[in-house]
Amino acid sequence: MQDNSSDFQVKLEKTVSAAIAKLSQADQGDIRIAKAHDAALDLQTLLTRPIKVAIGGEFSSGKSTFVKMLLGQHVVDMQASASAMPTVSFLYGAETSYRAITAQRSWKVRDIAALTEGELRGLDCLEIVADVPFLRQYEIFDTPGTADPSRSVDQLLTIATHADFVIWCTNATQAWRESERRMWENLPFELKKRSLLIVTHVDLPSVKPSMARLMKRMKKEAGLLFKKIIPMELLAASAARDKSGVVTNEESWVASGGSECLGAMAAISAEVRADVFANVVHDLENKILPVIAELEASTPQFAAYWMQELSKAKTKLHGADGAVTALGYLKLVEGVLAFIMESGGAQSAEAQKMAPRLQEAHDYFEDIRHKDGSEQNTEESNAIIAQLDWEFKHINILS
Ligand SMILES: Nc1nc2c(ncn2[C@@H]2O[C@H](COP(=O)(O)OP(=O)(O)OP(=O)(O)O)[C@@H](O)[C@H]2O)c(=O)[nH]1
Ligand SMILES: [Mg+2]
Repeated sequence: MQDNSSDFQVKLEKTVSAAIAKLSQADQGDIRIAKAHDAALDLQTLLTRPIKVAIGGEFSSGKSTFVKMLLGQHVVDMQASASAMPTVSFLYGAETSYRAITAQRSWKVRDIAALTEGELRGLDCLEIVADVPFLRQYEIFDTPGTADPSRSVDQLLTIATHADFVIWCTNATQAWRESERRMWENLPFELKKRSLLIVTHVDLPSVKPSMARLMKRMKKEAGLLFKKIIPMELLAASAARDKSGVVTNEESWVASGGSECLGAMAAISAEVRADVFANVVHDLENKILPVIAELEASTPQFAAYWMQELSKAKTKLHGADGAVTALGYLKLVEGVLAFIMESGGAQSAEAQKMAPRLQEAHDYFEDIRHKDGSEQNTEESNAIIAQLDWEFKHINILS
């Protein structure tokens, strides 16, 4: 299942990249092409984005400990009191970096330990980029817990609108309180049915003897409000894996609920991805592929060949400034002329118009190829190619 889904993902990514390549070579002045191009870029982002998970729960329910367990390491060490902390988002990047975010602006932070409590209180989010393997697949939002239900509703609702699912932490010593129930009522149904309820602190001696009864009550009261309820010993689960998330103590990893929790997260992610795939397929079929099909049907083969070869010449031969040498252009023009002759395309009205234009360009490049690559020659060469490119792209209107 996992393999099929990642195969399908690779296939979709390839289709989308090929669509972007084709559309970016076509005339962006055509609104339909420009729209299809934008849509394809959006799909590329959608396909490669990580799954977003919001961690919610009341004050001291174990949210930050849970996040640490997921990441396999303690990424952030803040002295600030818990009540001052904004939502902390964790995302993947090769270099560690921090960003402070408010509704109005965002800025890079060098030293998060230097942020004052007043500054932290003013933030909507503190973004932490870290090279943690887990974050390649998941983006995590650790929300600040509070016993004040009105405040947590606002914060979690905002975060939840951006999340694929929520993991709600409830402390086994007073699990699933009335205030938690009221808060959970505010979230959209679609989101809730994908979300997990984690019962933390189940290792505490005061909790252990009554676990069976507790889980029975939880199932009855919250079973229909979550995808799954998982009891967890968070400290044991954290200790059962190493820094890169590799399980070092299998028995404890299973007994602590860590294994069940990550399995459940993977299953939910697969569901989210399946929805993403369905959206991508829908947009490809309705917004993108028809435009490409039209483009291909209306573009003579030799014009498509020109666009493809020009793009190759530009990526292969040029320096950073995008300039191709006169010899590079000469080869390009020669190749396209040969293509027209070989494919018998010279019979068509479009080819009859373009062949002499290519020949003129060919003579010019032949003439200057032995001269020094003066600035004037380079400029003139680029202008000739740009003019030819425009004519190829508008060949249907011109002929
Ligand atoms: N024994 C035990 N302690 C836990 C467990 N989970 C969390 N803790 C402890 O509970 C305390 C609170 O945990 P946090 O992770 O800070 O809770 P939080 O929900 O992030 O708290 P706020 O952000 O302040 O709302 C910490 O001292 C943790 O070490 C658990 O499963 N078992
Ligand atoms: Mg916390």
